[in-house]
Amino acid sequence: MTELSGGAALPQERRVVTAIPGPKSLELQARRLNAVAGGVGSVLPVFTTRAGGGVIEDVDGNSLIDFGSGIAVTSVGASAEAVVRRASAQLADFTHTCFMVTPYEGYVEVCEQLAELTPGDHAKKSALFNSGAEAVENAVKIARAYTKRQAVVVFDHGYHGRTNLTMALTAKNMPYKHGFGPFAPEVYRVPVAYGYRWPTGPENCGPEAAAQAIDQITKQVGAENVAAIIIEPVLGEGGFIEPAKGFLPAIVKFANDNGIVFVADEIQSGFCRTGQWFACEDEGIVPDLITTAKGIAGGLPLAAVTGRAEIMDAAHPGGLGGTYGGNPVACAGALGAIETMRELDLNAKAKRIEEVMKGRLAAMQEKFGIIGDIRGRGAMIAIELVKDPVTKEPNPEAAGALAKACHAEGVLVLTCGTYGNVLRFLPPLVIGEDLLNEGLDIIEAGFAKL
Ligand code: PLZ
Repeated sequence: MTELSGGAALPQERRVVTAIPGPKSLELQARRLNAVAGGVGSVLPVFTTRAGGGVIEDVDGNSLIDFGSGIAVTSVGASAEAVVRRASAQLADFTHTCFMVTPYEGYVEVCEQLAELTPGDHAKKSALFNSGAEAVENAVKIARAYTKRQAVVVFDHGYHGRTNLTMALTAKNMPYKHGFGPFAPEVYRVPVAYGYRWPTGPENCGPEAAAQAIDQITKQVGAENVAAIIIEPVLGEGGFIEPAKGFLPAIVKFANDNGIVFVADEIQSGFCRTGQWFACEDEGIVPDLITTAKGIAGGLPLAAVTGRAEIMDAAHPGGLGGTYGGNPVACAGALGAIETMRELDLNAKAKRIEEVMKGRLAAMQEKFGIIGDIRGRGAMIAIELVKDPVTKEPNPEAAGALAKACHAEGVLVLTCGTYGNVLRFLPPLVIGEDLLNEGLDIIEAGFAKL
């Protein structure tokens, strides 16, 4: 046994010893405001020294319970033993050659793992990139090369990134798109099955929303012009919206019937986050292409497009790539993260987190009328806050106030949603159950104070 060090040695406890942010964080924040562009924000400017398991330690000696995982990235923890071990060894051997110049085994092994873990038993291939947005862009390039069509269909409340093409694919104007146009052409947005806000109720939502979406595609775009339909099986930034039952299978069938490449963007929902390797498995969906990033590599920057071999091979040699795509250290980290997910059965852990969280949140909903909806799967859980459960008027002020109250008590939570009224919980899957409950206690106390 090697001695634990760094984040792996962190006591798994919440510890608040200064105001949050504390004096040292405030000093660093002043330097940061001087040196870092204003367009790059931070949810909570506490400066991190170490992180691991379910906690983040800051420069002032506070230890925060982590319900964010760096936006669904550190599912195995921020200093998982296998990630640190494999990435460190790779770092010492070589940092980079560029896979497009001289290849290395780690890249190939990650692609083999992706073929094994993603849904479907057809022949699959992958290409590796640095960020989620880059993976989505490449999925579009591949689908266009394969279909020789141009149009791309995306959905209300969808989020796919901040690059030019992915800004066009993303629904929400502020803060992602405002002032940054013009956007890429041939992108079409259609309704999604948002059960909680569907006018005729959640029971009718799946089939009705699918019919509307398909009608718009056929009438406004023409199915024969569509290269790809891209959707997050659980919509992330848009508010942890689980498309109502039946919606995704209907859209997949439409894509299959019309020669359209169906792309599941599992960048936030993938890699055990929802209690499955991939969220689309819950409705038995086999995507043509699947984009992954975030949880794939335990915090190192890596992303992938994986899919049917004949589609993946449609782009000409040299047409896909990038200097750093599939960096060897990031690949080693991914192999360590996947090893950890298998060994600790993190799908089971995610399901247990869902059970604990949904139980506690349901009890809170009975007490606090502003919790309009509780949703999500595994360790991707959210509550939508409203001013009144009947009118369902969004309550972003309450979401902001609650997040602030949690932060002050040393629990890091994030908000999301088109209306900014959703509190989302994305703990590392390795978080201890005591910490999970303590975090929920703080959230409950925050509601009581509101
Ligand atoms: N697709 C489904 O969730 C990233 C971004 C937060 P990158 N989501 C968090 C922010 O404010 O930038 C995301 C996602 C889905 C694509 C992306 C983009 O992944 O690695 O951030 O480029």
